Amino acid sequence: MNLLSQKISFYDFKPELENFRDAVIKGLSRGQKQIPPKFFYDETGSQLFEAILEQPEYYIPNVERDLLQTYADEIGRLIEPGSVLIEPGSGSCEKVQLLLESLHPSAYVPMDISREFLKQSACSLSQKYPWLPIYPACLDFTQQMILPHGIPHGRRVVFIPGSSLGNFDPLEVQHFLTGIHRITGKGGGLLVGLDRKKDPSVLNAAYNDAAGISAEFNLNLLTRINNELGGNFDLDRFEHRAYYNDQRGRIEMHLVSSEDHDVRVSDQDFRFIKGEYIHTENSYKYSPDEFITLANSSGFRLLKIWSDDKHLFSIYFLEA
Ligand code: AVJ
Repeated sequence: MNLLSQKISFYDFKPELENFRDAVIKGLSRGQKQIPPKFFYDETGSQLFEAILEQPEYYIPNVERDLLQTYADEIGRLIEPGSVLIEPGSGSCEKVQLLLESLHPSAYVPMDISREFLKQSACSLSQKYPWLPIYPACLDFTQQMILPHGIPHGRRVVFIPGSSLGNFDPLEVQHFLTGIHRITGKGGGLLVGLDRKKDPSVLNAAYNDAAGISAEFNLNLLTRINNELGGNFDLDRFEHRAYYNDQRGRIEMHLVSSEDHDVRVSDQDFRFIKGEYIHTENSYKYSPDEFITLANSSGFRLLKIWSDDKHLFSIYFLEA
């Protein structure tokens, strides 16, 4: 019996992963071909994403880490010890560690769709913080936001770092935050790290790193389709494109066909003409005013905002 594991109560809400095949066939059949970004993250995709986080052009992780480290005590005073800290899409549970000593929550609820990854992250976290009760919840937080039974009664605070909200379009963010508001209840907290609008050359560089990892990450979606759905995408006929769409306030990632040709996926043919593309991701960028307005319309009010000197990124603390 591993005594450490006594602090971990694992809840499996058995998320139904939307069928990859159906999503790809549906997405490639549309006038504007598109595949949702959640399908990037197979084993290789998750590794490539970890590598993106290390690229010098991709400033987000460093700026956010500096902010969390610098303001951890202040954040801790606002959140108050004994809170229940909930993190949708917790992944490796890296970032929360910058806050645990100063926050001293009564429980931590990491939520992730990736079951084994969630279990492993929770185990290693528990070894580092043996005093912390952990309630990992395996679920797809874009589909269901449920809390495990038996969590303590403290103030509920939801933590969404890494600009993850950027993948939603603004209406979806509003809807999602309204759901979060229901979870925290009045008086609950919301701690969000979100990328900001800035000089497009900085944004374009971040999604077109010189080492080509972002390109590999994007193209790996085609490899995944080839491997899992019997596709015959020729990776030499597609190019990674990422650029800031100023009008929409978002980075768009595309896979652009370099010539007219057909691709077969699961016994279905899809015609690509030269220059046609699959839209694979949006990453919205918010000015603080824009995000605060959005959060207000979901019932949250801003208590404090922290930003770096270059105004690259902001962390918001809001109250329900
Ligand atoms: C995980 C959605 C925050 O949009 O910056 C990074 C994903 N895609 N490089 C982002 C991503 C290409 C990332 N998010």
